[in-house]
Amino acid sequence: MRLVLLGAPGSGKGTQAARLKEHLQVPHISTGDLLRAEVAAGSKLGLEAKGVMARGELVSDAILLGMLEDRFSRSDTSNGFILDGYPRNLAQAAALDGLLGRMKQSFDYAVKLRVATELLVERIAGRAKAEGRADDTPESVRTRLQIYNNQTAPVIDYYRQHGQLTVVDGVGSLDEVFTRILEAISSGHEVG
Ligand code: B4P
Repeated sequence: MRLVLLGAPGSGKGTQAARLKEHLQVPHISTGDLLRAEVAAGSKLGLEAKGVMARGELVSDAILLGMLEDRFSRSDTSNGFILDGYPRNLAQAAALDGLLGRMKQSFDYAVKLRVATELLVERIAGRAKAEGRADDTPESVRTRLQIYNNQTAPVIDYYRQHGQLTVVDGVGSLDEVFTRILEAISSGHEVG
């Protein structure tokens, strides 16, 4: 199974991807996690990304594509993957098409988790308290939501127009949302 998980910050992509990985036995590729690992390692790329991420802005498309090419070159992606956090703009969507095309692959579903903005803000505020992630400050969250609406929403329309989009209601318990995603990818229909 090859899945692309889409949704606003706080919609539960990372949370559900971790469960889907166990269930589907395919790697979870989170561009946010890959970037945070670079930041933690203090690499050149990490130093470049650190400030950009803390402000809630998008790291450059070129860095992301290089990182993704590197990750997809590993053999564990040959049976499938769950891509979480990419693409976040139309240029990245085109880059993903190109990358998968070169590997003679495509994805099965782009699954969008739908959650109202008030709830997103509430969830991220909860995580800020629990984990203190550098980009979960109110200013950064505002920027992330703005970027999502301006740059990522067109990606969702793009996949919808190409008949590749499945929308899942992301509100409910973790188990409920997980079950809806599994139903959606087995039926190919919107759930919730
Ligand atoms: P990400 O790591 O992708 O962060 P995110 O969008 O906030 O989503 P995340 O997966 O962490 O949270 P989730 O919704 O699961 O990106 C971070 C930064 O990296 C970006 O801002 C950008 O700077 C950079 N970046 C990443 N990809 C990039 C790209 N392609 N191009 C450029 N830059 C890029 O969960 C949020 C919270 O909600 C959690 O606390 C969770 O416990 C809670 N939650 C989840 N499901 C819930 C539910 N059903 N009910 C209640 N709470 C729930």
